[in-house]
Amino acid sequence: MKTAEIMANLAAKHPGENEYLQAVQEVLESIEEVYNQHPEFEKAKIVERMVEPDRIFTFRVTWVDDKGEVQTNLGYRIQFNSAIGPYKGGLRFHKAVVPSMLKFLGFEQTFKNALTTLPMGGAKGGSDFDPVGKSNDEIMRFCQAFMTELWQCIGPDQDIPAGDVGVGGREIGFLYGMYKKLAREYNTGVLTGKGATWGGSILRPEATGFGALYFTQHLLQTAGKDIVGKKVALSGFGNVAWGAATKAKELGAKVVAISGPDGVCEIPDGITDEMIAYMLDMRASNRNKVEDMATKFPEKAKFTAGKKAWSIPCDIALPCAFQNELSEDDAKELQANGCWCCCEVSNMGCQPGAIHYFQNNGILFAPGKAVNAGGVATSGLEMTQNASHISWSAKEVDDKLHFIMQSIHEQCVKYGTQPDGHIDYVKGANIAGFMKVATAMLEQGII
Ligand code: 2IT
Repeated sequence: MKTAEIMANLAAKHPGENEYLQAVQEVLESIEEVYNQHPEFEKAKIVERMVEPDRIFTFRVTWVDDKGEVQTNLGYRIQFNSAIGPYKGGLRFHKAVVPSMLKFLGFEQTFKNALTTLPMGGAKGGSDFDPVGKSNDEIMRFCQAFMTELWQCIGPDQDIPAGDVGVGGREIGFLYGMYKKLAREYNTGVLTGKGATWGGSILRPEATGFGALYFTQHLLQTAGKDIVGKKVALSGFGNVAWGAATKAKELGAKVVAISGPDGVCEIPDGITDEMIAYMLDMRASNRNKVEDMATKFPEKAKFTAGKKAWSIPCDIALPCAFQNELSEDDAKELQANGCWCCCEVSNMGCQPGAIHYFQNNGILFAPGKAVNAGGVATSGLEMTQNASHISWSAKEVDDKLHFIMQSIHEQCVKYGTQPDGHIDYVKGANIAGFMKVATAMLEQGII
């Protein structure tokens, strides 16, 4: 494989799309060796085809805010790869959304979905709509306007969106309501992350965070370590961070820091159930300020403006917020403060320099596409329930999620164990996902 040539070609076709190019570069570096052992992949130009999205929809979304002013945003759906199943992936509403971000996320999603053991292709979508400071009515009107375009691109057997940053249960509700009205089709399987009474999987809201902690447990166990009593620092207070904090506490770890765009809250005695529940209010308020935690619990949490969670001493770092949120300098600070494990929960949460630093300095590291795959895996379980018109109990879903996370960990070990015995989880996840998608593409001919 000519990685440099493929990357140069991609950069020429997608100028300035740095996040997308970063995600592709990481995967190509990991798979090069394996790829070169399969001339049939080279002949069918698997990599050249795999790095480009199948198709991209771009649309204008116009809506009216509470002041009666007309607002226009851009909406997107990127259907990246359908080799192993219908397009599947979340919708992100965030002011920084641009095609590069959604291409990187769609590309990552393809490999992640392949790891889940379920038949799902990769997609991503969203809008540059900024939910910060918006009222409930504004969120509803925006979701409805967004769906007036999106509905034609999706369907329960074609493309099944879900939530991501800025899109949770409330937004999925508004989106689903509008989809039904426009499509006159009442198949619940068109979106996942729905409410539990109208086709949603019990445990989907928790699944990304729970799955991340199950994966972390397997990783620690394999390294001969235990999570009980360990200090955990995490970023974010959305759905994913909430699920991670809940399960970390349940497993006996101590969550000593959570952070947001405004700074960090240090919680020396560990997060309490009350504080975890308050994370949900913080997300629903659309204020996007972690300082609110310290205002609400002044005895327990101390807020420092402008600092990240990575400045607080911990054993385990869990980035749960946004891509590239953990830099090489952060990695160094973490290690200097005693951190010895980082499980990336956000998509591409660590910058390449941070990953290399972790790997070269004996810090256990696992990438987002393995660690956070429990979210989309539980979406896959939701699709199964919807297709068979049944509902599983929380225990059934949790058992299946646990099994899937264990299987993802096993795939990482299988493909990532190096000649000296150490496990490279980045290589493991990338090669395992790649082999599945590449083999399916090969078997389906040149399309
Ligand atoms: O990044 C992700 O895996 C998600 N946002 C979840 C996607 C899904 O379809 O559940």
